Amino acid sequence: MITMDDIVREGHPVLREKANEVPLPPSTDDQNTLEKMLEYLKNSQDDEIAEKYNLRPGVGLAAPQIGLSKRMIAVHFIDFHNKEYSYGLFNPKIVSHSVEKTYLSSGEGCLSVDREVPGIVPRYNRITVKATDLEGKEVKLRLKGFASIVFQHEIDHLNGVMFYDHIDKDDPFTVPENAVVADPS
Ligand code: K2U
Ligand code: NI
Repeated sequence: MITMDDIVREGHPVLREKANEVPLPPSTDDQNTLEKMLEYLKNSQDDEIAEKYNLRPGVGLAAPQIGLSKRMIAVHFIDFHNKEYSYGLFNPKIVSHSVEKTYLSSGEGCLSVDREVPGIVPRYNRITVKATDLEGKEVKLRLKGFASIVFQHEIDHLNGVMFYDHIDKDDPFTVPENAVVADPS
């Protein structure tokens, strides 16, 4: 199983690389790795398992975060409208996005960042993602709000982008124009 010992931390060069496309159909090895990434998220959200193995809770994980420069992400969460998302995806691509932005009022964190980095992280409010799922099926996901934020955070990892790269350096708490807050007040 993946534990925090397997998660690389900021400063590791792999987090700043553009990850490589995964050849499809995926190898058994890549499929197993992606399944273990999804398992990490489920374990990290189980209080008993998370405590036993000292796992930081996560709703998303990208392969570069376990030292693999491959375009693979896992997500596992229920959004604020009670819609469940649980996917292992190969080669996810944002094919369209809204002009409108969104953000989490509490900012963002990252399993690869062992510090608080306060500030608003502007994201597209709506995105459409195309990818190949664990069963080898092509999927097209239309996402908004929190789900859109999670997928953008993870796809950023595939492009060597960290969440704090998006924070306004002059005024970290400035609310972006044309933006709606994603989390309920
Ligand atoms: O990629 C990662 O480091 C996992 C992040 C993804 C993430 C951070 C902020 C906002 C959306 C996604 C972890 O999930 S951080 C922990 C967390 C847990 C629940 C909700 C938000 C963030
Ligand atoms: Ni992250």
